[in-house]
Amino acid sequence: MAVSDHVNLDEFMTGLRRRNPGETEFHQAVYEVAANVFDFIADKEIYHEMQILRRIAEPDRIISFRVCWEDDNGNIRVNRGYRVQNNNSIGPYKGGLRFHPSVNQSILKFLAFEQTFKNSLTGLPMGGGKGGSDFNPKGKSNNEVMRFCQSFMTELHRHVGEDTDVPAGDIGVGAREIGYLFGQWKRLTNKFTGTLTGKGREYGGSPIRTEATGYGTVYMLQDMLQQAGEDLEGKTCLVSGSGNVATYAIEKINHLGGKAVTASDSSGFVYDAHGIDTERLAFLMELKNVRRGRIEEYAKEFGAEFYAGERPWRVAADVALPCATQNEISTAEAQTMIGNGIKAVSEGANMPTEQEGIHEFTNAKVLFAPSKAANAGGVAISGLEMSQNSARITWKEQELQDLLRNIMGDIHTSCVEYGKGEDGYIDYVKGANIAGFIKVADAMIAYGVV
Ligand code: NDP
Ligand code: 2IT
Repeated sequence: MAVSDHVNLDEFMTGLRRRNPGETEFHQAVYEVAANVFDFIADKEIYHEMQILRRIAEPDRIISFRVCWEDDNGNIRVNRGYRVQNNNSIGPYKGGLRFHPSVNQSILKFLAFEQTFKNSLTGLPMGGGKGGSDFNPKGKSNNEVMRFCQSFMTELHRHVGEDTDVPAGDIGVGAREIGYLFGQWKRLTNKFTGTLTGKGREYGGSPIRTEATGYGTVYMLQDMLQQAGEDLEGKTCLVSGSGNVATYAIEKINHLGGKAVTASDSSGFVYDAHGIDTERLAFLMELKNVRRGRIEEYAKEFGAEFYAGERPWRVAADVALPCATQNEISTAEAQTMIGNGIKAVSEGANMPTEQEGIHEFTNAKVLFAPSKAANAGGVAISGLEMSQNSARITWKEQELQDLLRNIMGDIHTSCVEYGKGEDGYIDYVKGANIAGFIKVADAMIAYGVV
């Protein structure tokens, strides 16, 4: 066999940047994985010979399409839709859809790349994909959202299916949007299968899919603390975001005796020294998920503090759960958090910490669970929604609660296996990257050059 050229990390990244100009989020996500994987495969010739990392960082395909729809005033509107199918070596492409004005190809490529490793970590047979649109659901009527979703699915349906690619929710795509998308998929194909997950319980949705990402992120935090001989009881927690992931993370923090003191949206953050307890959380969920209002209203309702245009990270606390969006913890904010004595960070959002910020946390020996491990609970329950749909059965809620807890525990164990250093500090970033990589890489080797 020919001995391949061994490019080093710098050469690999130079090539990646050249082939994907301007896609900074994608570069960032690949670098984070490549930095660990290059070390791991240094003495493993087969991964070099088969160009595994080079191939995982080149999506299998990217579908991009025009989405035309009519607003309530009869104007024709045009958005761009995408599906990035990154890798299906270990199962059908799987990953969410994001509707947000910031969506572009770089963001969806980073998310699809991350999803490939995350899905591998769950232990379930799912490949990695992601999609979405620059459509902004804010301020749109239900009918406008419905017409957009129908138009979006009219193209997307050619590319997805229960054994091909199974989308779900992400930012801006929740129960309402999944309902409209699945309704149109069913109408176009005349089939009823598990082609989308996160569906309503009445039509094939799984128990606890809604809660799973937030709960799982807190389970990862709990396991990291336990490994270090601590627990969540009495700990103050910084949470960002106030959507699906953030609100169910707060619910689980409350179950486990912690105290969430912040939440945020794109307008700013609230600091509530009393803690976002059950009653206040119910208000927050109704405000953000039902009325789709702004978070300042929470501060007014409960006499909490509101900081317009700011993020929660300068508030002193024991642990932090970033649950809004990418790059929402800057390097400077990471330094502030370390200075304030933060003990652990569990990433509910995808890639919420800047590259250098992650190094700050790990150099300071803060317990740091990266998103591909910490927020994998959502897609794990999506995987089990697919299983239930294939078997045409719905499992009991308690079974799924137990499965989620076990899957998060197994992910923690995998991170410890590959991330434990000689001094006993667990580098969860390294652990997650290597554990996620191996399974996909070995499957790709089995297939030969395809
Ligand atoms: P939602 O749409 O339910 O909520 C998003 C929240 O983040 C809102 O509070 C929103 O504020 C805020 N937000 C979004 N974009 C920005 C921004 N650019 N700046 C500041 N705040 C912002 O989304 P989810 O809770 O589902 O997703 C949150 C994160 O979790 C994302 O990174 C997503 O990829 C990740 N994730 C989600 C999973 C899921 O199952 N839903 C699974 C795994 C990861 P506003 O209301 O003002 O827009
Ligand atoms: O980032 C993610 O893991 C998600 N948005 C959930 C994906 C899914 O298929 O449930």
